[in-house]
Amino acid sequence: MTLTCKQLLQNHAQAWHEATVHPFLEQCKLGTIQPQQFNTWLVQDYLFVVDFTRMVGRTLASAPPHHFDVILGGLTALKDELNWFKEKAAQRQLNLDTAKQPTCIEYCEYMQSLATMPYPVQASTFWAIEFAYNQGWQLPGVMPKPYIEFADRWGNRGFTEYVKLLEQQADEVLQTASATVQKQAEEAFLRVAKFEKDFWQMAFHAAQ
Ligand code: HMH
Repeated sequence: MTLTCKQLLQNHAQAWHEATVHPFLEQCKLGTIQPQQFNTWLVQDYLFVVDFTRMVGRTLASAPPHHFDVILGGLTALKDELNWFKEKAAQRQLNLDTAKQPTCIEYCEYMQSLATMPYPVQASTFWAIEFAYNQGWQLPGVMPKPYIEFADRWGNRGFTEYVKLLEQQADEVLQTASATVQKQAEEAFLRVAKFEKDFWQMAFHAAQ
């Protein structure tokens, strides 16, 4: 049996729904999210993206050369994204030199642990993490200012195309992966879904 990204989504539809549909995003769409909630997300997500960039670097190191183009494109987008986060934080006078919250720590540690996993697990996890935001920020519909800029970062057409390429690359290597590796990819997908939900929860319940 070969596993695909589509199948992962089908097999775990409920977990994926919880990863990508959350009151945090609904309230961005309604314009009712509170600054404390949004700013907590922003700072913690910057800290997450720093470690995610390291994860993508390690994925590149495990990848076959014909996957470099897409991964290097992803790293270039992350270079831009990290600078953009700094700009957004400065505009809001947020200190990025902040401690990670437990949920962020756990997610980052998990990404680090993927380095010891076979490439198909790394490739499918990379896709899942990007797809979570690609979907999550788009599903509520057009957001009001200032949130539209955030929604567009992960919901724009170019990003959607890039996520499809990540899916193709993951599918390609999952196809020839052993049953054991496919099982690891499935477990990793579920871990990502849970972490994504927890990350929204963390920001949504930020102390006022
Ligand atoms: C928590 N998941 C989280 N933050 C992000 N920036 C992404 C995924 C990016 O895709």
